[in-house]
Amino acid sequence: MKEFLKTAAAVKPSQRQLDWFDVGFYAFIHFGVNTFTDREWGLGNEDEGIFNPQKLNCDQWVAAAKSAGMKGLILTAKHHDGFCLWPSKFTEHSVKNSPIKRDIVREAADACRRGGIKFGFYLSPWDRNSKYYGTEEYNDYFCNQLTELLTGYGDIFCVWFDGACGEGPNGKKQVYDFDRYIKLIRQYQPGAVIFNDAGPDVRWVGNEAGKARYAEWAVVPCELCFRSQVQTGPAPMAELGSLEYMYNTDKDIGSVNNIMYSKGLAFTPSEIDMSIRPGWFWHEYEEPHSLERLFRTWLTSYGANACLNLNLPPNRDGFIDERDVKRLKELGELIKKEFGSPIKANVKKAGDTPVTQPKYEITFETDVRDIKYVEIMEDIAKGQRIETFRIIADTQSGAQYPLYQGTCVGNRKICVLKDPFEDQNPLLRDKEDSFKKLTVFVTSARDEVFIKGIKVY
Ligand code: FUL
Repeated sequence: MKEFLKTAAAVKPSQRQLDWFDVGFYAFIHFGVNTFTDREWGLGNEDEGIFNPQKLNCDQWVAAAKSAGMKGLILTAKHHDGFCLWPSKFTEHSVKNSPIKRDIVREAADACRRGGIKFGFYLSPWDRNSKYYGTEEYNDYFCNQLTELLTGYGDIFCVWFDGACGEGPNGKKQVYDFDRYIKLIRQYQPGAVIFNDAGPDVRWVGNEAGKARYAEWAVVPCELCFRSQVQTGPAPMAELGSLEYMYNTDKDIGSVNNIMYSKGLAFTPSEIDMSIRPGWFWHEYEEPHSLERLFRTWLTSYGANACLNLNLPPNRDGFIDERDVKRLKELGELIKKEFGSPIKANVKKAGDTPVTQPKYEITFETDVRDIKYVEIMEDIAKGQRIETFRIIADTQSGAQYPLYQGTCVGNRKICVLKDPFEDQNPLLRDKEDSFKKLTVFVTSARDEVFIKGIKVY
């Protein structure tokens, strides 16, 4: 078992996954015929003439995303209705037959480049318009469209595949040729991560409510992400059980009680996708979620070893709604206020501790009486290792008390000691006494721990 834990600890991300973690927080843009019909799922028979966002200006999308601190944007180039936001050569059901006749994929990609953020696209395999859907020819059609998007719009950071799959005009469900799609993406955009239910690079977290798991492991059983690269042999209990039941919505995925039954492990972190409003597409009578909800979502996704893909739906003019723009700015300001300037601190690894139970001592250059967050980052390029940890405080008056107890860390764990919207942590005796030292004590790990950084706010 110990040997297997060490192998699990050595499962490593690809460079494209590390780059994606660096993007961290990005915008989803759901835009298309549904924006004009008030639907969430189009039927596929919409008239191209209804798509008419006369005032469209993608720089406004980018500015809104950046005001919240986002570093990328993913556009629905085609949703389930099959309408293409670029003038595809392979269908008439696109912007080329709409009154505005503009290539919105190009405009969005160019706006992202101008604004210094990354660009990616969503291409729905489910297509309710294509006459080929439900036949093998559809996979050719889909690959042709994918190739247009992969080759005509510069660098792509993420290709986002939706798992939805309906029946075609012949009453048959399409069999998607994901192996072929993945090969094309690797060929033309080797730096792009692929979001897909079963991997290879990024998996769905399992909910659209904005929450990572209590323990959100990036190293998961290959039974869950069978399109990801499997990096270990079978676990010691693999022959004695099966993980075939496992799905993204499970509460517990990468923990030892699961991985010990696995046939092999893969590095496939999760993305949290959520809309700023109840719907994915814009509807006049919907309102953005509260600042509190969005800030908490950011903490429980971006701050919990995952990335946050927050949807901002443009309205019929082609603008992100003013109410959403305001909320995004508030969110960006709150994140800056809470995380803009870390407390000046010295982090030192205590000598003579076991390699899987290191202690990191944090001392301060100034008189510190109030601590709201501790951010811990593992050097995941070497693998994800920490199982459990705790944070202990020592005060100038000689008191010692526990502040936080947590599970896995991974790329980034933000430990919330004082949520600005919540009753305060009773263990935090703020103002009365100042902190002499904080200790981040790793209480268990799969192998030697490598910390990339610890910051205190
Ligand atoms: C779902 C789709 O069916 C929704 O319309 C939306 O695009 C969401 C992000 O994924 O599966």
